[in-house]
Amino acid sequence: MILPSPPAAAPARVLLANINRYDQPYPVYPLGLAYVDGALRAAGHATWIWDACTDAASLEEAVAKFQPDFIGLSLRNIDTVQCVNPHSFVPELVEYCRRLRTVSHAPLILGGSGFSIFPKELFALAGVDYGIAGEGELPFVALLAALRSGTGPEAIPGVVCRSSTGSVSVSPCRLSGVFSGAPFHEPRVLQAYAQHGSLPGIQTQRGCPLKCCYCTYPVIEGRRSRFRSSDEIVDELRQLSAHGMRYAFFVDSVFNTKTSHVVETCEAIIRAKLDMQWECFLRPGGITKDLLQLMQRAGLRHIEFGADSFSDTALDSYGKSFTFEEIREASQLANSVGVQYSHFLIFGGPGETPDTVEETLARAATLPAAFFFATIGMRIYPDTDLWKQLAPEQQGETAADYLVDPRFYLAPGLTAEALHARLRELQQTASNWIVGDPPAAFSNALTKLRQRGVRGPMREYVDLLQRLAMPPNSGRERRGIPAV
Ligand code: B12
Ligand code: SF4
Repeated sequence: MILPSPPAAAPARVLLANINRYDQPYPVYPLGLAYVDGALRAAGHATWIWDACTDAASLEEAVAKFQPDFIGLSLRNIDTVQCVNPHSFVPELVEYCRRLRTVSHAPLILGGSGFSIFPKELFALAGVDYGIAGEGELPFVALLAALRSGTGPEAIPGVVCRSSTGSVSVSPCRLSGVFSGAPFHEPRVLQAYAQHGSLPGIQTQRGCPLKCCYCTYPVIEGRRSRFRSSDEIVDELRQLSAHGMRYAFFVDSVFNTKTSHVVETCEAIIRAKLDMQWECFLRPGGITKDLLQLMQRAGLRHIEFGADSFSDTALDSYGKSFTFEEIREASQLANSVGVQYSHFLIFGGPGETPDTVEETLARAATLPAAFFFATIGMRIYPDTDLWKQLAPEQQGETAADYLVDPRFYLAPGLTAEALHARLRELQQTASNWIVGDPPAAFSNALTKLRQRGVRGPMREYVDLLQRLAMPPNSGRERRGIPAV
């Protein structure tokens, strides 16, 4: 991506709305909107961010005050991706769009990672004027220029719009060879999220070339990795540090897709002597002690491994590119150098059986000082390998059927209820397991910790919070737990 040049037409006033109010595991800073904001400002437009999580004023009040020519809405989450007690955010989106129509004639432009998974369907449901699927910076600037100069926007890569015949068209995204970006971190928004205990995100690459069967990331960001220069990454970390941030989240789908990128980035961070710690997603393959220690010197404090399963049978049918032996090795290495880590696990995907479930649980118990985040069932998304395997079109279904009512794949012979009962039973005695959304007592204790100014990786408090949330007669050691 290359930064846009100033607009041919006059500058516009663009209200950017982040409608995500979901606060698990914490309210997530709207990084995507910061990138879009940076591109619009670089192109000379005037912007204002309204944030559903942190703004005291209503969206209507923001519209009345800012008087936008265009309104951009960011849809990050479609639903909570919980098979048990799912919650869809689509009705909320539709309601926001309806409310905006009553107070403004400005065209509504919808984007974001959630939107990019179901662009045509969400465009139609929300009744917006335009959508942008995939990355938003260049297409948004190009769309504003096209609308202001009266040229047709249909050919702009990623743009979703209604054609003159009334049909919805999606122009294919064109993801350029490089990833270079300058997000604008609005201090007001950044500080408000920090107050809520949120970790600011930073992105060092886009795209993932791997082929996990359920994964939407290659759909959103492309299949080819595009790496950001270490100078840009260091500059952004320096900016975040100047705003008082001391802990960041590397939001790359996988930080270690290429070892040389990890080495260059970490060496640059070390040279810059930044007082900043961070966590990231890693794949377990190809990790060495030297690499981990380099990352640690650059500020790594916590690793989130996207392991998905500890059974080689399930790993293979999930399309993962590593084995349990690599998971074990990476876990032991992390533990040996003193970096905390957790594993995300998906129970019930293709190839899972009661035996592979038990194999995963037994192997989990062998990993030193690990935390586990378990989900049940595999959310089925269009354009993924799982979708291709299931081919729902052959049963007369469409992508829209999978949008508002979240649908999950569960391997034959398994039920969500049985898996949930088995994992909840484990969670009762093992405080290093979180199954689905955290229990209410956990969330309440977390809120109290945040109110007391606790910052940084909440994973470090998981054990304590879990033990607080356990029933008193669960047999777990409760001594030494401070009152919160
Ligand atoms: C990092 C990450 C996390 C981290 C966030 C850490 C942090 N401190 O930021 C953690 C682990 C906490 C997390 C949690 C969750 N996540 Co998450 N996460 C991601 C991930 C990998 C990257 C997000 C990111 O920051 N990208 C970088 C920014 C720059 O990109 P972007 O937001 O997509 O923005 C670009 C475009 O979308 C577009 N754009 C964005 N806004 C707008 C607005 C307009 C107007 C326009 C035109 C364009 C536009 O332009 C931007 C720049 O190019 C994505 C997957 C992915 N690869 O996208 C999932 C993803 C966003 N998460 C997802 C989900 C579901 C969740 C959870 C609900 C999971 C759960 N059950 O707990 C929670 C919700 C958290 C919350 N409170 O909202 C889904 C959302 C879609 C869906 N399926 O519903 C994704 C897409 C993964 C998936 N399963 O498909 N997540
Ligand atoms: S799950 Fe992770 S490694 Fe697999 S395709 Fe998605 S982003 Fe890539």
